[in-house]
Amino acid sequence: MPMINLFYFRKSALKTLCSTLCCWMLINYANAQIKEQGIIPQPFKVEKTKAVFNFTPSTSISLGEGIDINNLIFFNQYFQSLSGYQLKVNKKATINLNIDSTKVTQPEGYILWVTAKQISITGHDQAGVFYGLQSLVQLLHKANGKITVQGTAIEDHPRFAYRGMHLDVSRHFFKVEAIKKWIDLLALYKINTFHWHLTDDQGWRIEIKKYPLLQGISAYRDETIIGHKKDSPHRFDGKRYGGYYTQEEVKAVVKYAMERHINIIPEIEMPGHALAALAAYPQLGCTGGPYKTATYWGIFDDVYCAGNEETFTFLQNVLDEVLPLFPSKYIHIGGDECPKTKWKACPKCQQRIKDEHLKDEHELQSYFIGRMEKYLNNKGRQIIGWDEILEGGLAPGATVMSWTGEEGGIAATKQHHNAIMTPEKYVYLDYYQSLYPSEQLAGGGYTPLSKVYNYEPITQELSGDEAKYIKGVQANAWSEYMASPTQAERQLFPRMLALAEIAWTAKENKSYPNFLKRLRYEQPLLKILNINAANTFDEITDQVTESADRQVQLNLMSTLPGGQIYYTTNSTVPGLKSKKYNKYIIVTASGKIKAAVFNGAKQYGRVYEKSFDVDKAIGKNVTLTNQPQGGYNPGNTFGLVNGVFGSKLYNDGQWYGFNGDDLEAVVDLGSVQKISQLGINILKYHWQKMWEPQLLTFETSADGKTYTEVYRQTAFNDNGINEVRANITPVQARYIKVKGINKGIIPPGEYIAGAKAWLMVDELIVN
Ligand code: TNX
Repeated sequence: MPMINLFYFRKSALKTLCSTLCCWMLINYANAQIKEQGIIPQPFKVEKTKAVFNFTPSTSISLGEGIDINNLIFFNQYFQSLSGYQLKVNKKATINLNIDSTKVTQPEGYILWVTAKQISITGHDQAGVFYGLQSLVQLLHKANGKITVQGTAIEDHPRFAYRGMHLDVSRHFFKVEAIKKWIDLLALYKINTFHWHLTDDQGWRIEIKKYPLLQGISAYRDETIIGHKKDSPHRFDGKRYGGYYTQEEVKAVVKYAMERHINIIPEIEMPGHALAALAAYPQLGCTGGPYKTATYWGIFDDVYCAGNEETFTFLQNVLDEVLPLFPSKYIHIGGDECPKTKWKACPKCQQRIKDEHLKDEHELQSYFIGRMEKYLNNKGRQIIGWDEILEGGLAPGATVMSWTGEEGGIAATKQHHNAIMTPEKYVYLDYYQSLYPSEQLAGGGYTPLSKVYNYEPITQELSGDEAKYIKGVQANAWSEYMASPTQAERQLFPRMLALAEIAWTAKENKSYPNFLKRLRYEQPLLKILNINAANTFDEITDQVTESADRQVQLNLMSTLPGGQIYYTTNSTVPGLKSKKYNKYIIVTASGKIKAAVFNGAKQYGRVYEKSFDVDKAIGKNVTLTNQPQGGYNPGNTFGLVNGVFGSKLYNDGQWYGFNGDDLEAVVDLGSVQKISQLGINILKYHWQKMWEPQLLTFETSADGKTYTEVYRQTAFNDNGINEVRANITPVQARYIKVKGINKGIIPPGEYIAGAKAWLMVDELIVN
């Protein structure tokens, strides 16, 4: 690859460069505060010089052959907000934009060169020039009313061709203005794909002229659930909610995005998540309805009927109107979370299974997707679907969007299909970013900034050849708990910037501490752009581990520069006179630990707190007959006896979850002791498939062979945490056995009936 001189440096120099990069660019926005500045996502190669380029109102810009004027318009928007004036086009200018694909060989790549006299941006293509300008925006420095850029040489190109952000506008509707602001931000951080989730159970958001009831009925719901879906009974606000984009608006948004080198992939969900459409056209469902646009979140049994020809006619007609609006080669057709309950009982679906010689309802789903794929292929488009489209066989040219984990994506590449990685565990931005109780309501889960940042899309399971089918990475913004753009921004920023860096930055150039530095420098720009970004990422986080001598060890961490943590163990508010945290805290008594991080005398962020309950079982040996599953502690038992109770958000890593299986745990106290109380916490959230056990028993034993039942319970009345505390006639015992019989299959009439119930427990208590 041809390189400009400045880039002939050794690897070690590159390293030093990366770590010093952020210490040199100075920025001073309107608030007259001097701030350093770096680029997010981190470019491929960067070098600084001592030169300084000064902007004046007569500074002009020249557009090389074929350079789109939009590049300039976009840059000038930012530039004017900083300087009060715009750059004019002039053939003999000091800022030169050019396209040269021989000089810059990588698609979307660019070289940005700033000397005292000149700024030059050479792009491989139009997008490359555009991205060079985005980097320049982040380098602009304002001091004493003057705009400058420090001398620099950047050579840059993306790691992945697909750099996606998704936004769900069904659960909550975002107006065109909000979408445009969103697109500007994607562009600034070099994200090139906007996955627009336009239809779902709670609202249909795109105008389809042939089906006016999609606008009249499907775009609206009677009311919206208040609070979290797991709360029971559900409460509603009683207010009609909805809206949709007209085709004219969609066209304008697509054009706006294209000018910013963003491709919009529309998603029209099928065969599941279809309730809003069924509300208007009930004949497309298996039972014929009546149906109502959903007023709460989740998965619904009523889906498009796969045996009814009219379903396909409807969807094809819908796509016939969608395709002309979106030039995207890829069209997303959903495919996720489609319960098969109604298909099993539907004569038309069963007939289709027979006629098409399908094995079961999973193959029927595959038939559905395959048929729609064929339709779209004939129109020159390719399909993308969520990883469930692998069930019952993948449609021939489909790209898999791997969300339930990375397995779907890996499976697709093994079949030589393209895949996009978007695993919920790492890149779902509707999940909590912090475990502090005052955090804004979110979907569940826990994807802090560091976890998003450290996600690596090319996992070890992918051999060199298969890795090339991973086209890129995407983060998702499901909007159940993002009712307004302000709330959405609090969820998406700064984690979206971490996504941008996963997608763009070369793996070897990634460094979380360095990213955080640049992110801190980015704060003034985020403010100028009027983004409600969370800036809590330097707050204290923790880890509860087992010390070498099996005690409970609390480890506190903060990434605050110069941060020192102080803590108390008596529930008082920590200050500079409290105990200084050093390495770790060994917890030996019940109580609440509070901690705060300070830089000098200045406290940063919220006060951390954690309660411990120290009893006879702490740190003792636990044996489990069945292993917990999923994200709920498979392969370890210490969390059951670490003195920390799982919270109502069940995202803190404390809960042990058994999917359809029973709980059977034995605690070995190490010696025979007098026992008078046994306890356990059980999580009951039927709206999350978490069910209380049919039966819970405690047994005790002195020798580990003969057990005597000392307690049993069959009713667990509270939605949420049920604290079982059994005061028993004192016995002498060494072993405690606790058994919980799983509810098994979720009964008819309940949420996700027919699925396996989760039995969720935490902390075995012995006193
Ligand atoms: C799963 S991700 C869904 C969405 C929800 C989301 C909430 C996917 C393909 N389906 O319908 O909004 O979980 O996190």
